[in-house]
Amino acid sequence: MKEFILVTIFLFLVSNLSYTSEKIETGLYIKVDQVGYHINEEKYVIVTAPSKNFVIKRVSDNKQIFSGLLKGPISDYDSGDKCYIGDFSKLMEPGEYYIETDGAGISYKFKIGDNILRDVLHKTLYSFYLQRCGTEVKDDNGFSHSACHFKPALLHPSLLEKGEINVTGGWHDAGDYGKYVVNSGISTATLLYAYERYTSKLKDFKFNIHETNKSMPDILKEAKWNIEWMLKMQRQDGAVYHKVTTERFPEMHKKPEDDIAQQYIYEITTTATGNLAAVAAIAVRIYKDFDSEFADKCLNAAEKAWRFLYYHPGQIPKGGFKNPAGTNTGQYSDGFDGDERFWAATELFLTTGKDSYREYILKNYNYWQPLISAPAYWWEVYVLAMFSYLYSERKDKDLEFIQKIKEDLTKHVDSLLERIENNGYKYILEEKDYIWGSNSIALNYAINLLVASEILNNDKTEKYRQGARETLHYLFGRNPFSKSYITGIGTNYVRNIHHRPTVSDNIEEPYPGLLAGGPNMKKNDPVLKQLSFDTPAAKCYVDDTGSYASNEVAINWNAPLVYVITSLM
Ligand code: G3I
Ligand code: 9MR
Ligand code: ZN
Repeated sequence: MKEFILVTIFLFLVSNLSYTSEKIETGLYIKVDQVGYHINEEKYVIVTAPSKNFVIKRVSDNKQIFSGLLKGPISDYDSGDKCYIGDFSKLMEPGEYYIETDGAGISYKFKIGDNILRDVLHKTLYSFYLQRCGTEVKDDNGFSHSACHFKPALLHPSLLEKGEINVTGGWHDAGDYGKYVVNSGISTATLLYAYERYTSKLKDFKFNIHETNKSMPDILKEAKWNIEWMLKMQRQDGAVYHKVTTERFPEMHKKPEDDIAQQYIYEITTTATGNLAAVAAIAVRIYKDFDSEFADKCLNAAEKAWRFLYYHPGQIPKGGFKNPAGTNTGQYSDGFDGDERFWAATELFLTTGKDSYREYILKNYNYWQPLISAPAYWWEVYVLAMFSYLYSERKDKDLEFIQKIKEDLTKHVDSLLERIENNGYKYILEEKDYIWGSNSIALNYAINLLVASEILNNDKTEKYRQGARETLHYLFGRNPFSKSYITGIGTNYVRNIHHRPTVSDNIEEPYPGLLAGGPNMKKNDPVLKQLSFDTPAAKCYVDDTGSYASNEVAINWNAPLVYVITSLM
């Protein structure tokens, strides 16, 4: 009898929960994508407290619309969680909902609909505008700064050359105010590829920037802003300087315009040179219809950079860039420039069709065995070259090379599907991937799946696409922390990002549309080091301003987010 009364009381309480009623544990154990799900896709909820059933209620009237069983649990190794999985793919009625279970409380709300990603795309693209350097930035919600870093930078005393150069413009790299060519390059290229492959979705997509060329799509205006800066980093002989930063990172409370310490330009590197050659070569194809003068300038820069590489076959500097004594800003140090050279040759071939580039590709592609087995990273860009080659409409492509890329891509993406299948959160990472910027590693894997879904033409097209969607579901809240890793997106999003403009303004909200780096089992900062030694990889994350190794933001992390959202929109 006592039990009966308790159960009755419990059922009464559960049935009276509503989304609006205050519930301390909202979302804690029931994990959903806080943005939402497309009508026709597979839809899963992950529950991490023992439960058997779940129900879905409509936010507007708390009416129960759907119910289902939870399967599992799966012991998820990377997070240490026991995950129960509920499938509500059959719920296809557009609307706003939340989920309740018999043992785990209620979830954050989410939508089902067809247009759920538009606002997210808007915010994530707009974040690039907010990262602009060398100009005033102004926004309707109060995020703003006056012109910053507009003084000429000095060539660093460690260089043989002396002098100063105007290198204003571009985007701040991350939570710091440095500008680093290799990272800028992969970010810009990722945006340009998104435009090249999803032109119809992006050409009229406005995200409100204040420029005069009305005929140029907004995303191209934004990318051009950064390419113009990259071109300023090129020397007369074609070589490209690695970075421009102050010698030390400014304090966290420094606004961009208050960071007035001298900025320095550091030595040229062959990684930066190859990187700029590739980006400028892509830009030629993309801008020729909008701004032919700019396209010509890019072609000239790309070929000049290539010529420098051609006459300097060894890596400069040997072993990759290292900060000189007295400098502690980002290094983007990369001990191998072969992939940057290969990327440059490939983009130059795809743009110009010249024999010398074709020969370079055919002579070198076999270096990578298999041709695709990893995502693109800022230090490893050959994957970008392979994909660009696949998508290109040139008639004179090498069929054997294409065949080989496709075979290796197939094996790679099939292994990714297996990972997703076996992961308690349907996440694409395995333990070794939880390093600095892990959230962006997942997105770059998702790009591999999307390429496969568009290029391979086999019976798994839809599976690959769904796999990519699972990455967004994870990043938007269906994860161990029930947290959206993108500022301003979802309900419970990260707030204390390592981002100087956010820390130094008087606005409570963080700058919007920015992806946090994510869990990092290497714990390379003092905040992460305080976590217990046995913290599982997927939980090595703290929403704390001091955790730069898990909670900083960066342009090369936001760019694949833009790409994946665009593709899935
Ligand atoms: O090089 C190895 C690679 O061979 C290996 O496969 C991989 C997996 O273990 O690790 C690689 O080393 C990592 C390295 O990035 C890549 O070369 C290190 O563990 C990792 O600590 C290092 O992190 C970088 C971090 O700077 C520290 O240098 C991040 O990728 C990079 O995104 C980050 O970038 C910073 C800039 O320096 C400054 N501005 C902010 C920006 C974002 O935090
Ligand atoms: O703010 C810096 C961030 O952009 C870098 O990614 C990170 C690693 O290089 O370093 C941050 O700066 C910290 C520095 O390394 C150590 N002293 C404290 C700085 C601010 O937290
Ligand atoms: Zn600036």
